[in-house]
Amino acid sequence: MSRSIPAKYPTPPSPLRYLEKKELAALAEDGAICARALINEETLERMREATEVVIRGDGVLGDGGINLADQGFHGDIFVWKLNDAFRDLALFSSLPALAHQVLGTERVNFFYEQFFIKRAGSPVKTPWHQDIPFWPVAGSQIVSFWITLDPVTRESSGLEFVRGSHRWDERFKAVTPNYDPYMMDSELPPAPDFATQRDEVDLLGWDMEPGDVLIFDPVVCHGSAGNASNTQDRRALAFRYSGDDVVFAPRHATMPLLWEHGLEPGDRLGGSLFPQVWPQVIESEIARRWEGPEPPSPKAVGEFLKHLQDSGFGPKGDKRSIFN
Ligand SMILES: O=C(O)CCC(=O)C(=O)O
Repeated sequence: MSRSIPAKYPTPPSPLRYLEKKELAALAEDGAICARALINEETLERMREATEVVIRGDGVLGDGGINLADQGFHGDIFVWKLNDAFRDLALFSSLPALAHQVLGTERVNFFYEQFFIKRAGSPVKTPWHQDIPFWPVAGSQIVSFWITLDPVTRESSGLEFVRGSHRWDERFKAVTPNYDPYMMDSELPPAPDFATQRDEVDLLGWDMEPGDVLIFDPVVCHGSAGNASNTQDRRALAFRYSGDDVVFAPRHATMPLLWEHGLEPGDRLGGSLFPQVWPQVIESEIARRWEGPEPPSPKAVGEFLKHLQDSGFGPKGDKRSIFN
């Protein structure tokens, strides 16, 4: 089945290849796989350029946010709202077809993307975590594609997964690389440091080439060490898609949504913040973004800042968060 996209938008290329049955079976069994050679060099090069532009100051969260620039770590979220290369990879690439293959649901929506750049020598770790506690959503049909723009080894901060942990009932605190107090302000326990338990848990990790993609479940525990390579940056982009069972479920201590979305709790994800990408895009959801960049909405930002303050986070409260 192919997607139908109105002629004014880019025609999505077919995937370089579809996932094999054995890869889908391993994803279901283990919670994460490394799929080789899914993204072409032209796309990777466009994304390298775009990512460096965003880091230089054209991003959503700016210099503060989740960055630890003095330690060689850069991150940002929802960059697709501002940058066309990120938009095109999210909406008009082969990723929606691959997401449909993984999720198998009638409709697929683009959830959001996020990048994790660790320059050569960056000591910044990604603490062990599950993704689902970070998000103001409920449901199980979410898949992440972690695309590396550079060669990756365990030394240069390859991501590792606890095999099978996507079947655990336990949920852990959302911990960002800079340990943001707002995201950690939940009752959930912190995840153990699985890197120190290699004899007890089965850790999955892969050396990767640009174009290889990690595909993983929203509950699987994962984390990465700092980048111990002296020469090799580790630039990774995570693009995430949702299926039919994923609904808006706002909670304290979850990722801020800085655009108005019109969703009520319990609504299936959709609309201009989480546009449908399969079986087709919906003109009314993407028309505004196609016209040009959509900066965060002052109203949505204001509501989030108020929530932070009401919960005791700065500037007047006792606690500080990177988000205010
Ligand atoms: O790249 C990393 O170190 C973290 C990636 C991650 O946690 C994710 O994409 O969910």
